[in-house]
Amino acid sequence: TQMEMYLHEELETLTRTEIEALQFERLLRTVRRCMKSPFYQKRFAEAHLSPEDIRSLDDLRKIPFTTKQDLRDNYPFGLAAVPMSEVVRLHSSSGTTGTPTVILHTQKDLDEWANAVARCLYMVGLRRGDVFQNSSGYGMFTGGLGFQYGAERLGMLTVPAAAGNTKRQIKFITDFGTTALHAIPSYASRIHEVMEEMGIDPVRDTKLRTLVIGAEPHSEEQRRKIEKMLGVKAYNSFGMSEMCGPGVAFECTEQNGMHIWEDYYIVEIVDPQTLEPVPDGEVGELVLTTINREAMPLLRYRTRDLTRILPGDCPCGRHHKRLDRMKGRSDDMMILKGVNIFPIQIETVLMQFEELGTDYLITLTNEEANDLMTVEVELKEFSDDYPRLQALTREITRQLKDEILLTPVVRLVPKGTLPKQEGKAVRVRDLRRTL
Ligand code: ADP
Ligand code: K
Ligand code: ZN
Repeated sequence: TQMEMYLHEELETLTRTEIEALQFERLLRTVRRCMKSPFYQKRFAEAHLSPEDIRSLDDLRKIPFTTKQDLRDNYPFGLAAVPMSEVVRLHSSSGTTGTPTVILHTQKDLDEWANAVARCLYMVGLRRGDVFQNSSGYGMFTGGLGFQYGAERLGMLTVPAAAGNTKRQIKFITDFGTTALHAIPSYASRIHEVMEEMGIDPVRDTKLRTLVIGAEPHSEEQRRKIEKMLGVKAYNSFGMSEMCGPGVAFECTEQNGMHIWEDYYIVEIVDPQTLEPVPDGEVGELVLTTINREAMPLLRYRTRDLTRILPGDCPCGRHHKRLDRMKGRSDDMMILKGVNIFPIQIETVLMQFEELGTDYLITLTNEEANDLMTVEVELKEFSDDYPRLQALTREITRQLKDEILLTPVVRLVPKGTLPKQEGKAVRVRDLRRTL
């Protein structure tokens, strides 16, 4: 019945008109709240804009964009829209490039975040009685506490296994009867690899049935491989620390795109060059406005993620728009001999080959002003059938050339030889020197 399908039935099944009415109401409240943040006060003044100028949902477009650089420039508390005494938690991004960024939360923000994550997990069939294991890093990284609170809110037994130590991770899965696991896609493959080494058959020896995968771009083909390897259903999960963390967009059981919760966010897709909106179905940069957050609302935040809205309705009865898989970030794009290439295009080709595992590494070099791409990919099983391997290499090269319009050097390497990361997989090494 309906009651069993939706955790927040009323909000999940809003019609488009109802969604837009709710969004307008929440947008107004958010904009008024923003006037308490020194940053937005200044932004609005510079744009000669006042909250009264927002008279419809379309008027959102009058508001200037907010960027990651704005968060850096106003580090740490310049975007706070509540007195700091009301802030109960902060999360900070890894900050590998310069100043880190900070996101602030009131208690209500944390509650609403947990509700969003609980809604996502319920949507894919998880219930009280399930055992949910989280292999995210805890601490500042939002995938840890974000999933922890969401899964607890649903009433699941939640195992904060955290990142690393794969053998211990697997021992938890078998000892605690873990039924659902959250892992980044590259780590899910790693778990399978170590299970094999330990002689553990995921279907026979574990109760794992559901996998939540996200945090890094991956292809449909990689998802299918992971599902097959571990004998699970795997659902794509999208989030980012600026938007709280996990719980922004999530696949339903139809597995046909990720519903973005429009009672929390207003979604726009814009052309990253002109910043003009693109029609549904066309790829552009994802821009999000938080409309259900107190401590640190963000208006028209440029995520730098490239994706599109999937047109049409989902059979699950939710009208919240669906995002396609992330195509990558505008800053992941490689430019070789003037051709724009995303790592995900290469992955999509590789994953179609039964003989290949899920680990690969793209290396870019240049010789005499000539860009060269080398693609190393692990074989699923050991083989010394050289004629067969040569034919396979040729076929992969041919298909890659069709996809990216230039010819890479393809190298098949034995399983386990490519470097493994503790965190997100590193797929591209750019060793090009300026000549
Ligand atoms: P960091 O920027 O340090 O990775 P976050 O954890 O906030 O910190 O990362 C958010 C980013 O991760 C997103 O902007 C997006 O690029 C990527 N991401 C998150 N979920 C997915 C997903 N399901 N598919 C592809 N990319 C994702
Ligand atoms: K991420
Ligand atoms: Zn759906």
